[in-house]
Amino acid sequence: MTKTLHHRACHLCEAICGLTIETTAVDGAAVQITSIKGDPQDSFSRGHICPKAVALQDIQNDPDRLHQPMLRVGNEWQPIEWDAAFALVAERLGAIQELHGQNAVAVYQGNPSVHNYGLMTHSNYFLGLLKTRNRFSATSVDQLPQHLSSYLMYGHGLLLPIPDIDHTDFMLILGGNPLASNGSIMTVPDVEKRLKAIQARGGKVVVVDPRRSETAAIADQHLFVRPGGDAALLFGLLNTLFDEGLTRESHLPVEGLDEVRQAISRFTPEAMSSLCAVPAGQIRQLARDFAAADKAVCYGRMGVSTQSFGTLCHWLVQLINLVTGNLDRVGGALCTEPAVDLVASTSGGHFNRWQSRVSGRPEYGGELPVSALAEEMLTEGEGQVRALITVAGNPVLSTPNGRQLEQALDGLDFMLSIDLYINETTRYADLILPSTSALENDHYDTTFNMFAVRNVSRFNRAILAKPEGALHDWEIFVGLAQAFAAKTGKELKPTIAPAQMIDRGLRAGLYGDASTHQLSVATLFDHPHGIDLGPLNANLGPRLKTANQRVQAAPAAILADLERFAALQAPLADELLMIGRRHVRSNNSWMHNYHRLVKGKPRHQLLMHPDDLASRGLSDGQRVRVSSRVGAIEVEVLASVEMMPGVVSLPHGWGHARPGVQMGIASGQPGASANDLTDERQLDELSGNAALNGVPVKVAAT
Ligand SMILES: Nc1nc2c(c(=O)[nH]1)N[C@H]1C(S)=C(S)[C@@H](COP(=O)(O)OP(=O)(O)OC[C@H]3O[C@@H](n4cnc5c(=O)[nH]c(N)nc54)[C@H](O)[C@@H]3O)O[C@H]1N2
Ligand SMILES: Nc1nc2c(c(=O)[nH]1)N[C@H]1C(S)=C(S)[C@@H](COP(=O)(O)OP(=O)(O)OC[C@H]3O[C@@H](n4cnc5c(=O)[nH]c(N)nc54)[C@H](O)[C@@H]3O)O[C@H]1N2
Ligand code: SF4
Ligand SMILES: [Mo]
Repeated sequence: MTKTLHHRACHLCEAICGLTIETTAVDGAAVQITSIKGDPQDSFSRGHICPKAVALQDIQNDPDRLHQPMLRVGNEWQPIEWDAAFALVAERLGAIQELHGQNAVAVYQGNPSVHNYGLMTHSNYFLGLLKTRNRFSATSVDQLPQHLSSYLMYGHGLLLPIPDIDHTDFMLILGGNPLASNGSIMTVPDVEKRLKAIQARGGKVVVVDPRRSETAAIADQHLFVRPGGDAALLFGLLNTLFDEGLTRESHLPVEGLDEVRQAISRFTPEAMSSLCAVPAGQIRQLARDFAAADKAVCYGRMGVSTQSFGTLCHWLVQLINLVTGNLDRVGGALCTEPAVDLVASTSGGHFNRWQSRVSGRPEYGGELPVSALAEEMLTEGEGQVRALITVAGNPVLSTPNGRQLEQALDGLDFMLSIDLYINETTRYADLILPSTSALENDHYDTTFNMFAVRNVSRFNRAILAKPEGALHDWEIFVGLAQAFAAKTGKELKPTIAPAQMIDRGLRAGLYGDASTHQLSVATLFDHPHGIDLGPLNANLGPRLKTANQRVQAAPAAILADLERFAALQAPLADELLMIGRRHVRSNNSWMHNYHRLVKGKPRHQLLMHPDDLASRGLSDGQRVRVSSRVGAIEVEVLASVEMMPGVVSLPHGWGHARPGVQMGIASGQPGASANDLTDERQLDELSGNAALNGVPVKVAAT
């Protein structure tokens, strides 16, 4: 029996915690994972771990996980060989594009794509050959407004200023619950300790959330806000900063601030109060507290991104940091300088160069809003989508109006899924191609090093041998590209492995050069606990990618959206607004098949304030019917004083009781899907991002 200790970053969420994984090899038997713990020698995560990491072994050993290509024949699934699978895809997609044009094939890329570097480096090797404008991803049910505001203000969608949590005196959090999510667009392992450290050094944490979340519960102050009302609150804050002379000069070159000041002069706290349900006096006081702190940072995340004015919210977050002198300043918001720098190596992006066929939604960076995916399949006419490729995504559970999407998937001529499971989405595929598991693959975080609260870097080797006949995700894309190029006569350039690409990126980056070879994959292999490259520093000035190298405080597209905001009305008094919720033992839609994470009492109930239950004659624990414009579900309701009256909270990613799903444990505790209620027509119209929060619903007895 041989035991081996491995060190590796967890890839499951954005916190990238260092893990120590013990494997045991017994003569003649397969190597087993015998323990997973936090790695105290990782200077970034300092031993932090959450329950999901321990489930890495369950993913590895899950009997429901697919190990070979599966072809659907009627209602049956049959294994087929890789070469036959690649040839089939090439033939079907080639024929569909020849008959109906390039845009007849759509693509949807899901969240694990950014956690798996081979998908980052190689999915376009194949998908790029398709030359379709119908590209979609989870970005437009998530952080698209953040990319768009950075693109418009700083000239690059990835110049995302990150809260300098370790040095700030005042952290204002809107629409983020890092105690459950472990941080997002703020890679911050061990976030609870880092937030408490702000308080320990005499600083303050303020949380704005329609639910008294886990993070709100440890904050110095929590303000309830009406879902979707954050833009009003943020206007009130910015207005106060101008009005009361609380601004501070920025060292950055800025253009357009006078225009902003004038454009928002009507959005006083007094005028905004009824829209956000925060008293005007509290808005003013919050602005004063923020401005009084030496180092302060305003941070907005998922909850303010996925709402009707998501881009305005993120623009306002940037402006509040800017006008108080906290943008690009230690203790404020800072851009990272990652070892592999995608800002340096990619163009800034583009926006609205083309629009979706049916409802004219704008592209961003070559992708269209996923809320428009189903209508592109269901609406007949030239350019109708007839085939779909999903990559590491489960849009039936994760995008608005999942039932409508199911109907659309059912009518496709061909569907390919690159995925590990037969789940709510992939059950519609004709062919599923499963990759190796994460632990069978090496790992570099191309994405989350870019969003980390310190500059860090690590490269980890695979822990388990690649099973015979298995392919990594990137190899699947190479196989698909070769087959498709051969079939269609398209030119295909040679490629190199992901690790080689990272090596080039490291050597071209800030921390390595060709002569010293300071940082390379080889040096990172020698540092299995990762390398700390130091705290974040001011760097935005020279990195600005706007045409005139100045911060654009008043982008025309954003100012034009102020009129839409001005038409906003306070919601009706008897309306309930639905918001989402995350739990530390769950991860979007795909981690409910592991007993150790779902055991115990269910965590997918609807939360509702006791007064709202009473006024509808409902009681705690009862099954209720929740309905919206697009559909209805049944769930159990729990009375919760954490909720703002008038607001209900339901986590997404549940709803596993659909026929044909082959995930035994998940189907045994299915819950209901929040996205059977969210509305594909409720959008941040500027960016096209889905407004998943603030969905009007009715709740009644079943
Ligand atoms: N109502 C509501 N809806 C939401 C949200 C919300 O808060 N509320 N959140 C939104 C957000 S932020 C996001 S990011 C999206 C997520 O939406 P999606 O990305 O569409 O969904 P996931 O649940 O992450 O599904 C991941 C899929 O990838 C597969 N998978 C996992 N690992 C791998 C791998 O290594 N390789 C391959 N090929 N496949 C893999 C899984 O089996 C699963 O099918 O959901 C969004 N939807
Ligand atoms: N355990 C776990 N961790 C995860 C994930 C997971 O599913 N589970 N998903 C990962 C992904 S893909 C992402 S994008 C990140 C997201 O990470 P976060 O952005 O931290 O997302 P949430 O934890 O959903 O927190 C969003 C908060 O916004 C609040 N909210 C809802 N509507 C509004 C509103 O209108 N205004 C305001 N001010 N607040 C509102 C909700 O009550 C909630 O507390 O988490 C990542 N980490
Ligand atoms: S918080 Fe949990 S899931 Fe996220 S990286 Fe750390 S151990 Fe993994
Ligand atoms: Mo996300």
